[in-house]
Parts: sequence; structure tokens; C-alpha cells
Amino acid sequence: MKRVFSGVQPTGNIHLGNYLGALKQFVELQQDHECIYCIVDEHAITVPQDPKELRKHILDVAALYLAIGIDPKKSIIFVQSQVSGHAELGWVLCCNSYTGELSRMTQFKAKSGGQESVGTGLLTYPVLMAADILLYDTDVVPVGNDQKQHIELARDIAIRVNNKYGKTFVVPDGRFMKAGARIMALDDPEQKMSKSAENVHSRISLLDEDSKIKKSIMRATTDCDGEFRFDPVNKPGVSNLLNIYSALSGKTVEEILAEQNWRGYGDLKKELVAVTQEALAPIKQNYNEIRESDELKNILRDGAERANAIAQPVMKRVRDKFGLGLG
Ligand code: ATP
Ligand code: LTN
Repeated sequence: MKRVFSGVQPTGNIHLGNYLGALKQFVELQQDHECIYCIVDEHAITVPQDPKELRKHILDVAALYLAIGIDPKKSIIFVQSQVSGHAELGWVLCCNSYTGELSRMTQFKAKSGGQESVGTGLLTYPVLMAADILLYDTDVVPVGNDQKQHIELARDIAIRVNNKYGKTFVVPDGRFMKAGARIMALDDPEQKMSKSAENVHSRISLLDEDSKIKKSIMRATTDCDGEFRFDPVNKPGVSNLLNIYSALSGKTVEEILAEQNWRGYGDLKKELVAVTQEALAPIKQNYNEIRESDELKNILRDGAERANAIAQPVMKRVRDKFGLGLG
């Protein structure tokens, strides 16, 4: 069985982009893969976090993992900082990566742009991500399109170390959804839907009330030619709505367009409101039951133990290859 690893940051507001780009794949992959799903709290602190909020968000993401259908009997769910190998391997990989390649990462450029002093963690963040992946001999990494460059870097570092020290790491592959890989902001379809955007109507969070879902979709930016066409370059707003519709319903955009009898964008939006509310209702219901249960922390503790059991032999292999410690 191939091994899958992915991670989500516990930074609040898990939205439709996170779900359709990454989380939905997590559930599907469980059927025929050995899956490890991490809550990457060490990534979250690359920017300042309120400690109380961070702890809360860790459990929020854990509850969401379970609510969307990740089964802790089949898959490992755990918190990154509970397995020390992530930080340890992160350092070893830092010593095998270059500031040049890290400063070329588009996410780093976007997050550091305009700042006088930039945190080192923002620069080395993709190296920690590479460590997350390589620590488990991962074959497949399901993520959204925005992570493509980081996956490439993880592959480059793995190949570099293998060439220098002999076969040490499995070289992983990214896995991207057809319809959901890049969900755009509802208010500005040129930007990706993001947790941190100021306008709450730019995104739909998985736990949004029905009334909020309706408001955000009904006021989504479209265009004024009135045509129903999938054309992300010239009609990014309408195309984004069609994309979300397709990813949530499982129908292709062609099927949706062939079946529709909308009179205007308002009709498309109304239909999408219903589809979204229906898709999120069971997740919300599951979430509310799970979030307060005592079981949640036990699942994470058990997950960390199982993750550590896989990580330790890989760390031993790394120490042996590099000549670290006493052997
Ligand atoms: P955000 O940009 O929303 O703040 P993030 O990418 O910084 O989120 P994560 O929570 O770690 O942080 O992302 C979890 C997963 O969601 C990743 O695989 C990422 O690629 C994916 N993802 C994030 N935004 C989108 C989007 N707009 N469309 C598709 N996938 C996305
Ligand atoms: N960098 C990712 C989150 C992340 C991740 C990972 C994804 C951290 N470590 C390992 C896949 C595999 C993000 O910001 N979305």
C-alpha cells in the first residue's frame, strides 16, 4: 500500500478551498492507502499566534478531520509538535538546502514582500514541510495547487540527499484535484480563497451558518456579459462558481452547463447556495458532536504514538547516513 502524508495549519477558518483542494482527497485516499494526516502547529508559528487560540485551533482542525470522514482506525491523525522528528529532520534538511532556492518560493515572496525584517521561519518553512513529508517515507502528498512549488522543493532535497549520502529518502509525488485544486476568493476571483483575507465574504468556512453561505455566494463577484461559460481567464468569477459547483456535486462543468436553465447569474448562485448548504450540513453536524468529546485528545495521542513509530526508524537511517551521534 502506498503511503500518503498531508498537513493542515491550525490557523482557523478552514474553508471551501482547503476542503475541495486538499481535505476531500484525504477521505478518498483512505480506502486504498496508508494515510497520515498532520495538524502542522510548528508551521503555524512562522507568523505570530496567540497561544490560547493556537491550542483551540489544533482541536478544531482535529474535529474537522473526523467530521469530514477521516477514520482514526484507518488513518493516523496527530499534531506535528508531538513528534520530535519533524523539527529534528527539519534542521538536517536546512543544512542541505540553499537560501537562493528558498527565497525564490512564491509564497515566501508574497508573505515577506514589503517587510523590513523577515522571520527566518518564513524562509525555512518549506524545508520543515519537506521534513514532514520525508520523515514518513511518503509516496503521495495530496494538496492544493498553491503547494506545488513546495512539493517540488521536497523532491529536490530528497534527490540531493540521496545523491550525496546514498538512498535515504523516498521521493514523493504531489496529488492535485481536477476541480478543486485552486478555489478563488468570492469577492476577488483573481486571488485564491484564503483563511486570512479580511473580508469574511471572500470565503466560505466549513462551519458557516446557512445564512452566511447564502450571503457570501449571492454577493460573489461575477461579470456583466451574462453568458454561462467556463473561462477562468476572461470570466474568473463565474468560472470559480462553476468550479465550486462541480467539485461539490461531483458533476463535470460540462454536465452542469448542459443541464442548466438559468435566466441569469442569480439563478446559478441560488443553485450553488443549495448545493453548498447540503454538502456542509453533515460536516457541521458531525463537528459539533465531536469537538466537545473527550475522545479527541486520545485520538491525537494515539496518532502521535503511531506516527512516531514510523518516524523513528527513518530518523535512525538519517543519523546513520550523516554520521550523527554515536551509532
Ligand atoms: P490559506 O491560504 O487559506 O490561509 P494555507 O494554504 O495557508 O491556507 P493550510 O490550512 O495548511 O494553509 O492549507 C491546507 C490545504 O489547503 C493545503 O493543501 C493547501 O494547498 C490547500 N488550499 C489552501 N487554499 C486553497 C484554495 N484556495 N484552493 C485549493 N486548495 C487550497
Ligand atoms: N505548507 C502547507 C501545509 C503543510 C503540508 C505539510 C502539506 C505543512 N506540512 C506536509 C502537505 C504535506 C500549507 O501551507 N498549506
